[in-house]
Amino acid sequence: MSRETIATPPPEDKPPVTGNTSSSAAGATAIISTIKHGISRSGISKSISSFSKVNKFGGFDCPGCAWPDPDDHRTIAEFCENGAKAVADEATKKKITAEFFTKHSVSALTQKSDEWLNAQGRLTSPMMLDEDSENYTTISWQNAFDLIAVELAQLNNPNEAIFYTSGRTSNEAAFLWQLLARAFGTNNLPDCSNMCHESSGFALSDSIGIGKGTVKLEDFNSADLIFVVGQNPGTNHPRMLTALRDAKKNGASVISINPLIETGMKKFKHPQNPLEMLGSGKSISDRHVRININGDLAFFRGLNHVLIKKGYFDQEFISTYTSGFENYQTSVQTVDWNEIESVSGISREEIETIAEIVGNSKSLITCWAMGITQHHNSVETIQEMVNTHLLGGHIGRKGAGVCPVRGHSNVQGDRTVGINHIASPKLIQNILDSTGIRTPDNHGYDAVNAARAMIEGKGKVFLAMGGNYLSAMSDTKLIAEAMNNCELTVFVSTKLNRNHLVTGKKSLILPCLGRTEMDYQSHGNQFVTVENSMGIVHSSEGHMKPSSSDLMSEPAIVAGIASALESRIEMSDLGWNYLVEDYDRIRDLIEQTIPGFKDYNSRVRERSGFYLPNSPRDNLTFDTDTKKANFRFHEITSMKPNTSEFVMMTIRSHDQYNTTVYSGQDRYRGIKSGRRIVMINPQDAKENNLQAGELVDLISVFEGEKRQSSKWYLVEYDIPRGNIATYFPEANELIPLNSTANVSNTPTSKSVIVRIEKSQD
Ligand SMILES: Nc1nc2c(c(=O)[nH]1)N[C@H]1C(S)=C(S)[C@@H](COP(=O)(O)OP(=O)(O)OC[C@H]3O[C@@H](n4cnc5c(=O)[nH]c(N)nc54)[C@H](O)[C@@H]3O)O[C@H]1N2
Ligand SMILES: Nc1nc2c(c(=O)[nH]1)N[C@H]1C(S)=C(S)[C@@H](COP(=O)(O)OP(=O)(O)OC[C@H]3O[C@@H](n4cnc5c(=O)[nH]c(N)nc54)[C@H](O)[C@@H]3O)O[C@H]1N2
Ligand SMILES: [Mo]
Repeated sequence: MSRETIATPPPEDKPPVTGNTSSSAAGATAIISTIKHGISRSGISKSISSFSKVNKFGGFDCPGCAWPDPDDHRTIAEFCENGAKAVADEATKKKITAEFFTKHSVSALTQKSDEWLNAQGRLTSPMMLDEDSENYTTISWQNAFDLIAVELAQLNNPNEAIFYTSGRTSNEAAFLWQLLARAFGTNNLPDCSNMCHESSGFALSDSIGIGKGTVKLEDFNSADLIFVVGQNPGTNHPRMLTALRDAKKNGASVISINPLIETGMKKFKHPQNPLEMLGSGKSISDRHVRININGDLAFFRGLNHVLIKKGYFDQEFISTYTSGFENYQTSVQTVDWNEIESVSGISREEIETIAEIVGNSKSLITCWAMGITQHHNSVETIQEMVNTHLLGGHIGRKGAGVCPVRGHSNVQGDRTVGINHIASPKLIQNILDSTGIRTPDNHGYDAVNAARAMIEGKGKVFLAMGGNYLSAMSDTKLIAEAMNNCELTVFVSTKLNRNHLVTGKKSLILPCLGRTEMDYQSHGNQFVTVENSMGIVHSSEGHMKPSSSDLMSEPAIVAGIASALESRIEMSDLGWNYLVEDYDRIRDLIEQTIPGFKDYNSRVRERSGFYLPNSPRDNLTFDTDTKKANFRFHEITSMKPNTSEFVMMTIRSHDQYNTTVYSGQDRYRGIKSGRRIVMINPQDAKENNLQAGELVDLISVFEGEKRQSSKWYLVEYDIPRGNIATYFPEANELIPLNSTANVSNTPTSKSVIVRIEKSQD
């Protein structure tokens, strides 16, 4: 291919501007920031009308995150600053037209920053990039569907096709998408979950028989202790701060476990309550455990050791509901405190104090996110946290349970309705019974294995239902190679991103409706459904006029591809277009296929939707190999950097949504501009003869292979010695493709060993 595209965001030519970290999250500044963002992107009237519908009964689900809304009430503005940014970003008035692509070649576009690409506005008509062409040109929807069908039909085998999904996709679209892949004959359904909470899914399924959390929002009101581990709710789940604030009002203590003191956990002002805004903010976290990156397994091991030693365990719960306690007890009877202290960075004394607090707790909730799931030993760590819950009987009890806090607003729903590269025998049977489609029984590719297949030439057509696989995955340059090896890449998207530019020989951009927009099909306006982090399924209906008359809905796009394919290969006839005329029909089919959706269409029309069944939470039953909740033991493992190497975590700034960059600001952390920064402990900088503001290169060495990323600015920050932090996706090129978590195969985005060298020029 002649195109010279650049897969990684370009370097920045100005040093960062930094100030003090913020002492409180949300409050008036957040409201101002929300309004500024909403108005500049989508115009005053549009922004007010879209904000007034977000997360309201009958409105649309906020595309910001998967945190649930209160079951019985909605406050005046059940949204947060960052949810509002996500809404405004989609509801923007700016548009990308065909002329845009005539003016800018793909190679030239890759020279632009991610912020610039996103700021160009909504995609408005289907576009095609032909082999050896430098510019996307318009294509009709039908020709686009035919092109996809022709490319798919000529593959040697269905497993040469890959169907990626990002977690904003509705249940209806996701369900049809996985049916399409399976009807075509493959389980190649990698999704963003593979890079996100996959470790939680594997760990929890094995420990408690369900890959989801076991608490409801109301449990926060009766918890007496809440751990927030490896999570930055002030930025990524701001509405969770409200739940934490209410929990504290009811007497709960909150302990945050994080290498950084994240602002939301320090002080929080509730943006929905003007009186509190005026005050100095409530302190959310009662205790901060300043853990080393990847020190959590050691920390929880030490904690559980003390709990057992001091007799802080619920023998009755353990004998009735769990399996494996005796072995576990024997294994943790003696621990190496030197190891625990050096790996976690937390003293034995502090762990013993926290064990006292946990031991006296009647109802513990443990919340976690990416700081826990993106390490080599993530599954092991999560199972150790579950052990803490099993010791005290903190599962299936009011005010207690485990709470993996999901990211993308429907990532959990996508999994529930069948987006999974591993099709369980039950799912295979159910799909056969309800649709006649024979699902293959081999494992498909997850996100990492999909990349390997494309690199080896075994994956030839890559289709993405949303997302930005190129920038979200580890090892950006290798992913670019994977993309370039494809015959065809297809992106169903709302906004322009780097993946649209780093493509297969041919490529298609298929622009779709977003959450905020009306979705009109032949039987009238449609709504979709989503599942939040606590297993509640509810409806989402956009009320705004679509950005362009040429947009199609995600379900209609799947039906279009399927119909074009049906005329070329033998495939079960599902009546795809019939299903899409009225989404109730898709939901009826989901009800027939997926357990827990009885009376889907009527229950989802109830005000707050409905809870999916959750047996550990509802009746303390566990669908595991032993039919009990399992204690699992794993040896402590840790990152072992050499002297002068650092353990790097790649995290989100306040002004981004995953790979979508809104601005260079990370307000709460005091970064006023600049994303190519390395947060380093001042002492480490000094000892390595490095200075704040200095330009450095980062080098990761893994299995003998060196990866280098140039021109980063050093910023001194309150972070444990030996640890550094950079932003995702800029630093992804340093994360080796083969560096993944045991069992879940998730890229180790929070555990990368790197060296820092002064930049040459
Ligand atoms: N505004 C906004 N909202 C979002 C997103 C967004 O990009 N922007 N993304 C959405 C998605 S998909 C997701 S998955 C979530 C992500 O939500 P988070 O998981 O909160 O996101 P990260 O920025 O990756 O933050 C990880 C946190 O873990 C800490 N950490 C890193 N390593 C460790 C460790 O080894 N141990 C411990 N204890 N802590 C560690 C970091 O300091 C950081 O505070 O947010 C969702 N919501
Ligand atoms: N280093 C590092 N890498 C990471 C992470 C990390 O913490 N560190 N986090 C990982 C995590 S948790 C996740 S979830 C992944 C995210 O991976 P992805 O989900 O693949 O990435 P996003 O950036 O969320 O995708 C953004 C794109 O989605 C499209 N989009 C937005 N809304 C819609 C919609 O309604 N429909 C459709 N069809 N398209 C839409 C837009 O075109 C936008 O450009 O990244 C992972 N990568
Ligand atoms: Mo995520």
